[in-house]
Amino acid sequence: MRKYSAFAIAREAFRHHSGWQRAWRAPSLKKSYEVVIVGGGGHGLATAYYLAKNHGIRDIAVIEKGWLGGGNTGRNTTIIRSNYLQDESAAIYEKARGLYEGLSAELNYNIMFSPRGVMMLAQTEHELRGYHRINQANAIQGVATEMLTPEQVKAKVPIMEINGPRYPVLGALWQARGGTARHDAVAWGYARAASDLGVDIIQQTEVTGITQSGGQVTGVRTTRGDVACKKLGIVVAGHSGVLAEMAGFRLPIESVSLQALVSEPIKPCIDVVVMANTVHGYLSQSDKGELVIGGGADGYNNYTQRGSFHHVEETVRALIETFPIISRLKQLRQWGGIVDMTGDRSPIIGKTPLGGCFINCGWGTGGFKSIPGSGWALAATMAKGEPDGLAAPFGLARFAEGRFIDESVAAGVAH
Ligand code: FAD
Ligand code: PYC
Repeated sequence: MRKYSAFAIAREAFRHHSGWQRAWRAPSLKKSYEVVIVGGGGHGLATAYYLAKNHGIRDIAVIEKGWLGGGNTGRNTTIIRSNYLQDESAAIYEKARGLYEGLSAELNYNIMFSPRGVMMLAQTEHELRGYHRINQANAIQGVATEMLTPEQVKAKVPIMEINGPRYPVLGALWQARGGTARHDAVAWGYARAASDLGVDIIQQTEVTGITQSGGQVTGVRTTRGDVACKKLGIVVAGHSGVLAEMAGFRLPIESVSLQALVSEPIKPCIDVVVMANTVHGYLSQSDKGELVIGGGADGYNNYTQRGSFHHVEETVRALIETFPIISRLKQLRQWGGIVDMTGDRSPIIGKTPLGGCFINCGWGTGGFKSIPGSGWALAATMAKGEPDGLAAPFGLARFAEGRFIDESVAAGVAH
């Protein structure tokens, strides 16, 4: 793989950009692999990359039914933070956030990580107490967060109305090294680096069945033929239930659409990320100037990847008291992604009832931020065949054992 650098850009400028290579190879699907990963989103690609890089396993195919990042990875609002309540969550989200800090250099691909700060507004006394609790937990976990007063909030976000009649701002939980990254660049960066390590990335190929013998996975059926494998990773977010059914087990997952929208581009007016979870709305400004706005998840199960009028109205109505300027903006576009929700709003990472078959799902409304940590943890689990330290608490068995990792407050938009 040719290194991307200022020198490479200058060199190509002198030869009419004729020397760039494909970002990743376009191989044919082989008849067998040591590892098959289903799902070419951020989590699947990161898993393949860390399997190759950290564990030396390079005979891998990532099979994607559409295009890389075409699922939730390319549809999310890119908020990165690690201010969760439970120790297990803080560990994996902070691992991911830490990896994000150096990811552009590691992958030699600009993922545009922007640690501009994430602010979670407290707009009820109940919420304020909840954030004080998370702030205390974060201090013990080594996650750097602090509480802001309403005046400090206003100083950071002058466009905010903090004295609204229904939901005045009572304070905020602030994570200074939280922020955003360019979503599809994360998928492309991992794809390019994984491909360079020998991973076959196969797009436009759907997995339609999972084959097994004596309780052990033997391969997958795809729209391009059967493929044998020793180990299988299912990393398909909103379609996890569908793939689990192919493998013969059920998951405690519900799939719903989560929607977002962007405004027309405007001049820079907000340089942090703000989440207002009581009213179910959040907002940041993209590099292009659009206000990126999202709300709560749909209240019913569905597999649609579209937006809906009532959601736009609900979300914008929720935010307008705190951000009056948005009343003047035009909407540019809206969309939805199918998120995979567990009852405790925490992910499932680990072994499944089918031998050799591993799963990573249940990130729901919050799995963009965790891509590097989750890929790291699933790769270690698949390489060892046993749950790795970061992944161990998130096994499927916790639902049978009643050992929930409740993140319904810290997940923010999930409920
Ligand atoms: P995906 O990116 O969905 O990838 C799964 C892939 O599997 C897809 O590309 C799909 O085509 C493929 N696939 C499915 N079935 C098959 C099959 N049978 N064969 C082959 N391939 C298959 N998280 C945050 O941390 N911060 C946010 O601000 C945030 N905002 C969000 C806003 C919205 C509107 C949405 C929808 C989500 C948001 N999320 C956010 C959540 C985040 O996007 C997801 O948790 C994360 O992207 C999941 O990544 P993934 O790789 O697991 O899934
Ligand atoms: O998990 O921080 C998050 C988030 C924000 C918007 C959607 N998910």
